[in-house]
Amino acid sequence: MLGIDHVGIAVADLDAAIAFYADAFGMRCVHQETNEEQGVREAMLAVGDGTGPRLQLLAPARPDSAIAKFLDRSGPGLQQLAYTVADVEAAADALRARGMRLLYDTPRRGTAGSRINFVHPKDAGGVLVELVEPVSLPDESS
Ligand code: CMX
Repeated sequence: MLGIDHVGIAVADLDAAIAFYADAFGMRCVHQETNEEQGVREAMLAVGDGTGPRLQLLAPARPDSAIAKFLDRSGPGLQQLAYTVADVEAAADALRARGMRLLYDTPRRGTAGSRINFVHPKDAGGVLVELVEPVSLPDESS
């Protein structure tokens, strides 16, 4: 684990949530995309000077998505904690060797072309843990 990449929050309405976080907390939206495979519309918000972990707002793009199911069951709120890793396959293998269930056999596409996998929340103390291998690591992107 290299650090916290982002914290993900499930929301019903992405545009309304972006406006709320801007008005209430002064957070700036720095990236938006739709991830068809994950069935989400998402926004990344910079916190403070933008150098630290981001806040990710996740809204359902279709009714059978993981975010739609989460909203139905739990309502809006914290959905995931994501860590930056250098190599998502190596990190997943290490966690599997410690007895955790990874949701995917091979990494899938995450935000901005990152490679991602997840630890099942039941194996991680009730927290959905995402592993994120960015396209370029933060200290290489400047
Ligand atoms: N955090 C904590 N616990 C969670 C959870 C979450 N986000 N989602 C489900 N759970 C809990 C449920 O409350 C339930 O607990 P109980 O059995 O005690 O009631 C249990 O996990 C259900 O587990 P399940 O039946 O195996 O799985 P679900 O159908 O509820 O789906 C999960 C859960 C994590 C497998 C699914 O949400 C998933 O595949 N997530 C990964 C993909 C994802 O989240 N995509 C959206 C974000 C995309 C991105 O970040 O880029």
